[in-house]
Amino acid sequence: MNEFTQVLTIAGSDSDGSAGAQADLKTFMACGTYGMSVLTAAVAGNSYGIHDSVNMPTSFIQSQIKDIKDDFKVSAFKTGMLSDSEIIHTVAEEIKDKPFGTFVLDPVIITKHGAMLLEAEAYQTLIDELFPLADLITPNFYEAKKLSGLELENKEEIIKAAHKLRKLGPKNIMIKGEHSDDSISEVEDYVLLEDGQSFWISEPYVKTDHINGTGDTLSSCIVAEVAKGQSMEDAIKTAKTFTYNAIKHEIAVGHKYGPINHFIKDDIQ
Ligand code: PXL
Repeated sequence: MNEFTQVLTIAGSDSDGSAGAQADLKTFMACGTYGMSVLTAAVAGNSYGIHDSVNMPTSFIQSQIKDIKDDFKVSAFKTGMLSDSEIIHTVAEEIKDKPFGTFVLDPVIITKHGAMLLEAEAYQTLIDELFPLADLITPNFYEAKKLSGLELENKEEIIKAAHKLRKLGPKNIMIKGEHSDDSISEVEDYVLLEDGQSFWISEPYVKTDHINGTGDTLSSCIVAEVAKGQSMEDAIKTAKTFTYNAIKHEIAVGHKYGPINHFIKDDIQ
């Protein structure tokens, strides 16, 4: 029997399949891994936006995690939408003994179209309880501003923010570049590695409305590649290319802000 690399996402469900656990599972599959999902919440949404959401009871989150622990050998995992302090605390308690290998924390705070996926009071809980356990955090520009308290007006400030965030516990930091302005030509991310090395990584900016689930896809691809044996640095580079290609080769799904293209990997390898 083929032995598959097993990976896990602890995240919210997005009904339109573009983001959250659905994007994570599609990415895990595209990267040749067996994906599992522990749901923290579910949102009702489509390509126009998010219109409703519910959180899972923490006892149910614990039950899902227990069932995975009881049966599977997970090599790496990620967290996405965690909604509030109570859910963050529940997840932290379950993962503090490192049952699932390498931990990539995507600090999901707000969607591209302004829906809040994490309560403001919970930022500190995320920092206190999950940052010290994380092997990598992948904040976008907005999240990095919120979490570092810096304005990030230039490259020096982005570097400063990465060092500041690393002091809070995560081993590796990836601050994703800003892309709110159609005049930019490159999206440049900054990576600070555990051994102190750092680099900028960039891909051309693609002008498209189909970018839902971009951050989820990037962090999931890192999880899958690390689980398969790549170094953190190589996994980050593979994931950046995969995500860029998934944005570039857009698919016609939804009427407004559509998903990215998770089918792309076969075409680029
Ligand atoms: O892409 C961020 C994200 C994460 N998790 C869920 C989401 C979204 C964005 O829509 O719905 C559940």
